[in-house]
Amino acid sequence: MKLFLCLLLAASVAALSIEVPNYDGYKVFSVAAVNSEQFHVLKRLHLGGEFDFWTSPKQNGFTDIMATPDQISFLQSLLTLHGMYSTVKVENVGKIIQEEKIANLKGLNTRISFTAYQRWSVIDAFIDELAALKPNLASVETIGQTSEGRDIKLLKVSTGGTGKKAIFVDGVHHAREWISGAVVTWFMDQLVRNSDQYADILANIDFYFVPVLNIDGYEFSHTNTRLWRKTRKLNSGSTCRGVDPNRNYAFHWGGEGVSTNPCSDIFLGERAFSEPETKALSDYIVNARARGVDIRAYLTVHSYGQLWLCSWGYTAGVYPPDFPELLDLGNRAAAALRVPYNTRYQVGQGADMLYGVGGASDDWAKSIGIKYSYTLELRDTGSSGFVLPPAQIIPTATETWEAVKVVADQVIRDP
Ligand code: 0X9
Ligand code: ZN
Repeated sequence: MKLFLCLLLAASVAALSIEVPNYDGYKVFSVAAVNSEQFHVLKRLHLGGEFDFWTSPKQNGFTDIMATPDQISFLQSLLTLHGMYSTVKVENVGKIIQEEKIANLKGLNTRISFTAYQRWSVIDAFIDELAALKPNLASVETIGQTSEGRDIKLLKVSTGGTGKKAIFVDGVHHAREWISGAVVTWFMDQLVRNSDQYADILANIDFYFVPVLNIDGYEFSHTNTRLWRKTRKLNSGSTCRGVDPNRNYAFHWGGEGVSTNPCSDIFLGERAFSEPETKALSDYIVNARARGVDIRAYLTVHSYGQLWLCSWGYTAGVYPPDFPELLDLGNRAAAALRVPYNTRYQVGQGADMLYGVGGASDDWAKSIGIKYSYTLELRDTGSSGFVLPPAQIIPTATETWEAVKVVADQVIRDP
């Protein structure tokens, strides 16, 4: 009996340490691949699924790879063997997560504040609060449920009228990208609270915000695994949970940069829109358009890298016919974003800038006819990566809002 209890305890401690890693001694290496052999070494390592790639393998560029203390010497030998240059970008991931936790506790409240990353219950209540504050301007809709049964909330901001153009903005496709949810929530707050200041924009444009799409993953990244990326549904025939929601859309689904391994962080799912979260978002957009909502821009907010990504992102070197216009608006948006804090973004086609991704939401939105479809990869460029200190929420939101206003101006000016 005693032995049994000991084994049980050991097993649950092991399970707990898998589910609740503290990341102590984990490092993030920035690795350069300067030829195709080196690039393929990284690709193989990525597909192997043992390492958490903070960014996907990039040829002629840097890839950020996290290593557990047990993996560090293996990774270093592999890099030496293939003559690959690397630097340590994050010395101790556990330390920055701990610092984030402490900073977050200080800024945390039962009411919203933008000095901390909030739990879903607080964001959820805040969406309702904004609608209650200005019921003639803001309204809440539930667009569906996550696999764990949470309501996916959308806030529509509209001064009414018919035949208006619209902009759709979402955050937290990827659970660990907390800054994306905080920034989209800040946008809603800004627009609703200061609606008088935005009378010209609101006279012409309706806004639709889904600040947290992958709520289950977001909550799991708060309660258990800080660096969780995917959704949380149990994959059939596997003990692993979750699909990469940004591999699950019905455009080039199953293309580049995906994995068919249900345990992989870039698992594409059983079929396009197999996940209730991506199904809810895409159904909402499709139905809104069928009702006559004229969505002209789709901004899907992610982190990190300081990138403004245009379609097509499914493969390098392929562009939609209006690509010059998309690039031009992206450049003007990035220029406006730079003004407040001199934060520099790179603008370009998604796969040229990063890597090809099949089944991503930006391309899907573009493919159904939403002209200005972009993925925004917010701050930073990797010194904190996904664990961006909460003190950067307000500056990041403020600068990004400058870019959103440029998009809105363009949408207004278009015929
Ligand atoms: O890989 C992704 O899904 C995005 N990067 S992230 O680090 N936030 O995971 C980039 C997607 C860009 N879009 C396309 N390439 N279509
Ligand atoms: Zn992302």
